[in-house]
Amino acid sequence: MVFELSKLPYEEKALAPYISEETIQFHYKKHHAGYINTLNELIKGTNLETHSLEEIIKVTEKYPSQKSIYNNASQAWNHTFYWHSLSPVGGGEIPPGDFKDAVIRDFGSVDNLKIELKKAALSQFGSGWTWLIVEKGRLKVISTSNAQSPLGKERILLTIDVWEHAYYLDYQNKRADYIQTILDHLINWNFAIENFSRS
Ligand code: MN3
Repeated sequence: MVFELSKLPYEEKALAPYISEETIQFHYKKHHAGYINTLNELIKGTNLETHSLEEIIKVTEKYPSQKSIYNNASQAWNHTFYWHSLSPVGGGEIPPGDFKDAVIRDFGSVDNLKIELKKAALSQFGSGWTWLIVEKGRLKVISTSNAQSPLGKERILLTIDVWEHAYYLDYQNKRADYIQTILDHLINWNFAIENFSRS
């Protein structure tokens, strides 16, 4: 299988002014595309060619000798999930329903969930990802380092890319401003709701 760069769910300029067209161009067409191209090179002629992206991530995770394949496959997956975790009409209130009820049950309030996401994203040392997941039936915020995958968790609802390449052109070293802007204006609660209610 030759993997292809997944389509962005909006135009490259759609997240501006919060995330600029320039950031998306580098992030999507250089970083994300780069992971896909490298992955395709690395699996060429191997038995992994017949696997899905998720299978490759799961199969290579345990083997240090396959670390490069794992890193590129996982980054390919994580970025597609990230693009969908953002929306030009994101931020704002969580629509009423089962997901919002679960947020209030497990965090006390929507504001507390945002505080937890921000705290996790800021305390991630170096590159990585912050995730909203379901574990043992409860919503939970976690972070993963570098390319590390959340696959295998009960359910994955949202992610924020906290690699510097995600924000440096727009926010320089101010990761907190990038995170706050996502939470205020871009976070795609409807994507979380879809993932939460998927059976
Ligand atoms: Mn990235």
